[in-house]
Amino acid sequence: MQESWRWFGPGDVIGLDAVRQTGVAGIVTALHHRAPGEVWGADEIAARRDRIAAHGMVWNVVESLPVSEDIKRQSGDWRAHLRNWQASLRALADCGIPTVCYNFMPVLDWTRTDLAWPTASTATAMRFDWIDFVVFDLFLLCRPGATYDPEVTEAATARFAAMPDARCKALIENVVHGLPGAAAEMTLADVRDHLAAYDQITEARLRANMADFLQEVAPVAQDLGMRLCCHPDDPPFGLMGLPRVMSTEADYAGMLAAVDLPANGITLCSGSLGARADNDLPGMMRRLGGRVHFIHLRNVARQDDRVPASFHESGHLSGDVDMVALIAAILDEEARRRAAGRPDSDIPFRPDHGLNMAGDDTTRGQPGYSLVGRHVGLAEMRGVIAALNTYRAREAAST
Ligand code: DNO
Repeated sequence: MQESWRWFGPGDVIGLDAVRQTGVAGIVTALHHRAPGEVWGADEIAARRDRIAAHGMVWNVVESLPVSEDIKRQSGDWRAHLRNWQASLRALADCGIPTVCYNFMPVLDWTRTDLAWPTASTATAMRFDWIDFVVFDLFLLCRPGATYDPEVTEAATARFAAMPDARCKALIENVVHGLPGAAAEMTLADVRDHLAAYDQITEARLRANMADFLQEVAPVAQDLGMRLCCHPDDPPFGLMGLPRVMSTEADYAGMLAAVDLPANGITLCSGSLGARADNDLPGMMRRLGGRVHFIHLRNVARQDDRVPASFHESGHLSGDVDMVALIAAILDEEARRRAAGRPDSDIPFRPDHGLNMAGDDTTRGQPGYSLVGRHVGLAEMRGVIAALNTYRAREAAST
């Protein structure tokens, strides 16, 4: 498993000198200042790659090459954006960067209601509270046509009645915080405009548009010897009436079948998918592992087994995802790849979000991307990997 670290580029408050001291080999980054739909130039990519190399690490994964809303909706400039996406792939291939993560979530990327929720230890975590989210939708965004089950509406109405203005304001900021690394944050009016633009986009339509997108880009990636990997919806269920199509194992199986090329693959994000009790992460790794090109290791504690459920991001080993079983399944997949002579047997992974603790700066850094908290997560994953590898080597030697 190739240890990697997400770095948000030259503006990241956690610089490459600090990242290097974590001991990771790979850097996961993007040209965050380029807007979705724009083409990435080879010169700029090479400069970024060389800057990382000068710190003794390798730019191994792009996260993300953004897919524009026009491509997702097949509206406006989508054909030009598609050509630009293909051109960016060629430029990345020229610069030797093999793996490209993207997502197909409409409007909002990841969504949380709290960015600094205090846990028992006083370290803070990100949290998604379903009732708070419904308060946002019904009473702050005031989305026309929003409906929920009566008991959910009742709980949200009661919560909103007791909600102080400061919390309402914070809730709006947290939900529309925008993409990590994005230049501009959205306003409520922007969200309403985006939602209106998705009015006619059903789940079936979004799925079909995604298949069309993959038909255009996966063969290009395949020819270039690259690997594309789709990040799941976070959280993995529909929000604000928007369709979401990458939330379950069945979604992934369908997407892989839609364009059956090795280059068309998966970002297995254990924290995003783990927010649904019906997603079996180790099982998904065993069944779909051959097409998993990138892994995010993170854990969540769910409030209950319903979908949607409230959850918070927990320590990497302490949530509801069986992290040891998942890592065992990843190591098995790597062994299978080595036996088959595949060149990609060392799958890149990164500790995804971490808690904010021990001086981590929650105000200036990207929410979730703490230095100490992520490093603790990485260290825990290293321990699991080392223990499993040592134990297995001993078992093999004794038989
Ligand atoms: C959140 C991240 C996501 C992810 C994108 C990938 O912290 O996991 O924003 O980078 O969805 O396209």
